Amino acid sequence: MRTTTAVRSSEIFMFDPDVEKMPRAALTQLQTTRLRESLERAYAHVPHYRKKFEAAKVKPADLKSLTDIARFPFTLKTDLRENYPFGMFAVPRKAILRLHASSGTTGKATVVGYTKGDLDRWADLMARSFACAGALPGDIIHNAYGYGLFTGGLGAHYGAERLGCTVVPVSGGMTERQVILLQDFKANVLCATPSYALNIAEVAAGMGVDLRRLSLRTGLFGAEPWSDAMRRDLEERLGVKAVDIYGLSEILGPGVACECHVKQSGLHGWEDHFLFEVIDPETMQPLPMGEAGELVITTLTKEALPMIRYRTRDITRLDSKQCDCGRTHVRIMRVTGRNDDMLIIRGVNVYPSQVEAVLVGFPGLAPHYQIVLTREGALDAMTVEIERAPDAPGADADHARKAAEVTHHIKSLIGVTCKTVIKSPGEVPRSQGKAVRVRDERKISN
Ligand code: DLL
Repeated sequence: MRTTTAVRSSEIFMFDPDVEKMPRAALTQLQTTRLRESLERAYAHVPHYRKKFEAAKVKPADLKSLTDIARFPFTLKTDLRENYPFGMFAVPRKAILRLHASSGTTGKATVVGYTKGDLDRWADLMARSFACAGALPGDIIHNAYGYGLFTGGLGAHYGAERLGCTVVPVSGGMTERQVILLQDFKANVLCATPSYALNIAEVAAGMGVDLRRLSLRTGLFGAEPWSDAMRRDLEERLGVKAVDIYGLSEILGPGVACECHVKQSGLHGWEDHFLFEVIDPETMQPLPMGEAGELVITTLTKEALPMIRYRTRDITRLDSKQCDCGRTHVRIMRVTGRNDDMLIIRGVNVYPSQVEAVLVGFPGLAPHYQIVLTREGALDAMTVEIERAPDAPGADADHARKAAEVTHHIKSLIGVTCKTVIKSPGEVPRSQGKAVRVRDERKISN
């Protein structure tokens, strides 16, 4: 991919308008060529794909247009696990320069690998995402995504360097030190999960540091679902424009899609490198543009680990309307959650991020919450634990009144009946990376 530094109005972008503003017809043509190559790479070099394609009676040459992708089989996380650790790689192990892995809650880790070319394109796409979010060459980027097997830290790191920024590779944890570094190094961009950014803001306030008065301008937040209410809260506490970034290890890591700072409404999915589909998770049929369902991604340029129709489990919808920023790439609207995170409470489907949207900004409450699941007889029950704001009254009667208000709002806005427990400041566990939003006590309470 060619990247140019072009001066536009008062801003310098690492921005290639030839790619990011590519007309739809040209983008479709590019995707079709690259998709066929990706299918060929998978079929020729990964026995798992060859077997799956043969079982589905399709060959890469059957792909004449993008919609033909629907004839090809899906890939699931279990396929990666069954081929653990390196069985899905399409290149010899010696051509792999980097491994990452996600631990997962059950079973073996999923392992992903990158060739030199993959790492290069990843850095390009992360640099593109940073620029899209409003970062500029020369900025100081405080990178609080975890470094290690998680893709967040190193993914953001190399992208920031590629854009020509100064990176502070601080990783997650030791939050007081993070506040001191933000103050002393005068970072312009904060990279963190939204829940950890909130933790940093809270610790800063406790230290008497007003983050809004420092040099921060942009927050690049992702790796977990979050709500627009949380966006407003973080913008207020940190004095930044909070921008959503999306990605997953199996496809790349961070940098698959990113919001632009112009609109902050939906994440531009980089279609020169990925094909995005949304399917109905029940019927597994592709859904028309704009309908909500499960996001399915096919990599177009990955060498080490081509992913064909990877079922992300993430629930979203696509929007093909051109954005005000001029980018033509499709927008992935905010990911509300994963279909395996969906809770079914007395017949009502609910995602933790919907509950968050009700809780954050609620007068007298702090945005620290957890959802606790228990069993009452044959039925699942949901309790929301949320802290009161440090300056809100803490008597039992105040808590009871506030709890009733929250329960009422959740019922009227989401339709689910829950209990609410108001906790004292500091009682809900703080996040160091991806927040644990749900505590499942159903087995214990059974
Ligand atoms: O979380 C990659 C990443 C790092 C993205 C830093 C953004 C920033 P995984 O650990 O493999 O990779 O987890 C991927 O996290 O399938 C979603 O369920 C969730 N996720 C990632 N970004 C978002 C987001 C990294 N912006 C899984 N909104 C994905 C909602 C997100 N969920």
